[in-house]
Amino acid sequence: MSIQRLDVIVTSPGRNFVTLKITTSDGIIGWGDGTLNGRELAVASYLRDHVAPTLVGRDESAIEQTWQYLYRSPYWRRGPVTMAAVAAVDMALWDIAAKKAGEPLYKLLGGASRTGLMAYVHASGSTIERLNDAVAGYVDQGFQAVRIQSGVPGLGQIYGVHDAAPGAAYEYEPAGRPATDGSEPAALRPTEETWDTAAYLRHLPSVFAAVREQFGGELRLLHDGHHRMSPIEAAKLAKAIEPYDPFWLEDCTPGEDQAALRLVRQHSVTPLAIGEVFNSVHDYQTLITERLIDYVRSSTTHAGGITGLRQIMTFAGIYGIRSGFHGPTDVSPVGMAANLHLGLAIHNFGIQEYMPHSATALEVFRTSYSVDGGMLHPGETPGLGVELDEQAAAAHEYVPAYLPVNRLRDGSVHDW
Ligand code: EZ4
Ligand code: CO
Repeated sequence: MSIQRLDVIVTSPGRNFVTLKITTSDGIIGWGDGTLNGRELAVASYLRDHVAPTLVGRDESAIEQTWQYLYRSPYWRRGPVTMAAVAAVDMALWDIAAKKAGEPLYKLLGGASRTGLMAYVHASGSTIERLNDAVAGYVDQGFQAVRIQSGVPGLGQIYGVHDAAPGAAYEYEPAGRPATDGSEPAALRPTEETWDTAAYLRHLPSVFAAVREQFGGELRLLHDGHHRMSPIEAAKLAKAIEPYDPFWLEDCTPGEDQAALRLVRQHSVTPLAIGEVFNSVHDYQTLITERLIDYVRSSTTHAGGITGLRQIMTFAGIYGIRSGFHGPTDVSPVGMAANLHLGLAIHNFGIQEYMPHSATALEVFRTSYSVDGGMLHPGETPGLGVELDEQAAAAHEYVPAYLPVNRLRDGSVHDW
């Protein structure tokens, strides 16, 4: 049997997703996620123009060899566009292999190492009071881990903060339609936000203090710094929140500077998580061998699929480092399912990020994973357990959408 067709489907049910459909000569269909937020069409072209023609006629069961072929043969290795494309192929081939076996994918990855995956959800509020209301809603639903993000006095819209209407689900979607300014030729620019690290550092310890005071010591509290601090600023924050026993501090420094975390480690025992913008095991080499992190933040979608992320987790496991896979809404339900199957199978699972997709997205992607009492499970459907409804997908055309740009008060460009 062999790969007969590869189709790239770009659909926008509320947000953009890039999905690869691989069809085998015996009619089995596999799905893969190649969504790269704000750069979707680059991955779609990479798959359509450069990958698909080289895979037709190949043995669909040769998953490892295909991964190595796509990684090594173009000469230009790694990078987010390439590795999202590799991920899409890899997931689709694993989906096919598991469908052929008639088993949920995790059984082909070594079987379940646990009964379910502890999830963490996103609570946010423009004020501490609103944040605490959001946390209370999740605690009532049985979640045991919550990421807390709060507005900073004096700053407007910032990463991760969105006030949900009372009783409504939290739906934070940072990518937005670019704005036109009426100029000719028409400019199309991402929205802009303003940032002040000193104001943030002054405020955040009081956020942790208030949430701890209200919810006690047991609830796991996480926070995402979104790559905005210098090493010494990050060290200051990690030390300041230490008394509130954070589960982790995520992306405290820019991801590409692996050595930056040495300084943070020297000053604090706050657990550190990083890696959502990484795309290969090499991005983790210093971080893992020097034990500078506690959790791996990659997702299957951005780190070369199940094969790529499994490499990272095997390496991390030798150093006792656990998973905390990225699970935002810009990882499609296909990528989310891949995260869940891998997380259920590996020994060194830690926690799984869970941001529910919108009802519109879930009409296009039919899922069989579940969340119950704060625990996720990929389900027992053969394969990944997610099917894309092509007719539903066709109703949602691609819409340009970009993540915001961040500037300091003096107008200089900062990390968003
Ligand atoms: O901003 O996935 O921890 N989660 C995050 C995400 C990222 C988006 C970027 O596309 O930091 O919300
Ligand atoms: Co993050």
